[in-house]
Amino acid sequence: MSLSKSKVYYVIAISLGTLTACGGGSSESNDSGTQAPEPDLVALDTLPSISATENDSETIDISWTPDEEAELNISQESSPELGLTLEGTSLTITLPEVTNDVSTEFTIELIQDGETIDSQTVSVNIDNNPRQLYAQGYNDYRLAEGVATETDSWRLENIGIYAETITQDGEPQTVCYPTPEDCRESYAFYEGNADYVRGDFNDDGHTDVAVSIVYFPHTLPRDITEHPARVMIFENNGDGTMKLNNSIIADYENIHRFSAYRVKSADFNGDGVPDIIASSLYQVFDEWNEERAEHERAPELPLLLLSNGEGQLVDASNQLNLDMSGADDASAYSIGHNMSVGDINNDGHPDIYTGLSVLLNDGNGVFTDKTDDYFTANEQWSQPFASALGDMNDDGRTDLAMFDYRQVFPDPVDIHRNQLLISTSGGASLTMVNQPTIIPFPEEYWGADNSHTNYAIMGDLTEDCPGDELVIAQTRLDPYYDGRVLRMFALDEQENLIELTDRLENNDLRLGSEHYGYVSGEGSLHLMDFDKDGTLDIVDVTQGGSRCESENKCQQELAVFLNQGDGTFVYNPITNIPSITEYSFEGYNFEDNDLPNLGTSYPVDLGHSDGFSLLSRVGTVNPDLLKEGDEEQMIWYIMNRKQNGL
Ligand SMILES: [Ca+2]
Ligand SMILES: [Ca+2]
Ligand SMILES: [Ca+2]
Ligand SMILES: [Ca+2]
Repeated sequence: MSLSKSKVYYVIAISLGTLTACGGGSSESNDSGTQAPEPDLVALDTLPSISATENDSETIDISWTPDEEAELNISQESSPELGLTLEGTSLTITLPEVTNDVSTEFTIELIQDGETIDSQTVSVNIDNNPRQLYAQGYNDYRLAEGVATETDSWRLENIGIYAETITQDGEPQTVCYPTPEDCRESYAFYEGNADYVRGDFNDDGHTDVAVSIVYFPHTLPRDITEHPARVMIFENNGDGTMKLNNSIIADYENIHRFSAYRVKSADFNGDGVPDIIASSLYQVFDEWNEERAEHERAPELPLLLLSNGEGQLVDASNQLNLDMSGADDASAYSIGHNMSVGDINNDGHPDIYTGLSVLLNDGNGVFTDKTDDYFTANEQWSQPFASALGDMNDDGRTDLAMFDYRQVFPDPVDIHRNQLLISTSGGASLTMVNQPTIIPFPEEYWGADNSHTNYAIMGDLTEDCPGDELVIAQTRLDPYYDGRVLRMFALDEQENLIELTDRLENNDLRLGSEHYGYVSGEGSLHLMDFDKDGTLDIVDVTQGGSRCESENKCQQELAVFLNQGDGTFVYNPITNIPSITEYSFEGYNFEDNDLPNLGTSYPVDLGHSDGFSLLSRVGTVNPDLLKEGDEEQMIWYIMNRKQNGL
């Protein structure tokens, strides 16, 4: 054995393997010739036990007497697993997340000449921090004692990441919707979520989400300064967490819309950073609600937010150059129930279809209204509720599906309610002069007189059909917006329209209250690899506040049709979740809420290998019980996937 004390070697062994760290000695001296003590006298100095809160780190210095060359071996047998990092003789212990106070321990061995000459076991007491559930600074509604906050797979986090209080303080108003005959006294408009998109909006390498907030019924007048419909951005922190960060939108406080609604993303200005377009509804006037109109709102510009190269989005709505001359002008922009994005004229730049207007992009995010050139022009068909752009005949040129359009002029010729326009030529294939093929869709699920097609999307979902497939969501008019059925279509090799709806399994669970309980017909469709198995899944986010009375009638506001890899998709309600409802809060915890209910939830990729996590929200009051003076808080939270059993 050397007499030198200039080098000390350490070995850390933890349950996952052995790490070796080389570091300087614990002694500041470099002298030699010190007399060697007897080996059996070398011993670790006593270390105290450690007590700290989850996620905290503690650093301790390991020393032994007398101070001479030795190696350290650090190991852990018990769980939960600690983070153990040794630098020199300084050991940093990082505590994991826990949900109860728990204790664990690790062992330090002192080794000379390959032999353990001393060892010590250090106990670690990990204190649960219940506030870990709650977002920083959120002190309002707390979950009641006993409400489950995690399961084997999911964990509630960041409750109150955003919260909005709505006070029903107006005079009761007569709301007639959806028809002048459907009137009731109501205090309520309620806050809803209309749509969302994913994208790295601040260009930091992590995918964020933008959501659009809307107030229903959209026919009701309100103070839009107090309750502005808006687009909000939840930033992905890159470490499995999110935060609300509306400062990604420049001049955020001054951007108001009566009803921002559908929202889409594409890189309109060609700088490699995703941009956002949101449609805008407005307060619809008719004879039956005009007398109650407090603030007449004309049609509003859709909201165009373009990246500025500095991690922000800037309002560039004026660059849409959209005709806003008013609802009386048939060619002007009006109601914005629909919004589609795609390369309509096949020049490589993403364009916008508002449902009436075709806005062509010059590649820099400056648009020209070319509606009159297209088959979407008012003289043909107008104001579809839903549309989708994609390439269904696989010729490399964009096709357009449009649904629930209205006929504006008195004598339409060959008008179909739902139709697909297929590219037949090069260039601007969908212009009238280029004569795209027009294919009508089969009758709506609940019949032409009792159905709305609420949303449509295209994507490459099957291998056995050419080009993109189309998925649409249809709902009832009576009972209004009760039930939601997805249907899938494709073109075969001969460009015949074929229906593939039988590939969507368990569609029947969502047919509405006559079947398995009320299902909201309002929502948006998204394609993503939700379970990260390498195939695109179909995700349907609805927002109606489904009642959940029993497990087999529990249809959630999020429906994921998982791609089975064989061209079929299966929907099953998400189970094993820590469900929270309006009955989960302290003081309101008087009803059973063990049912696996799930409010409006947006899938977000927070880096978990098992799949997407959820950005969700819950209201504090059953909307049916709201009356004048009541406050309702909409509370946003993260339902995170769990990793490593924690
Ligand atoms: Ca980001
Ligand atoms: Ca951009
Ligand atoms: Ca284009
Ligand atoms: Ca095509």
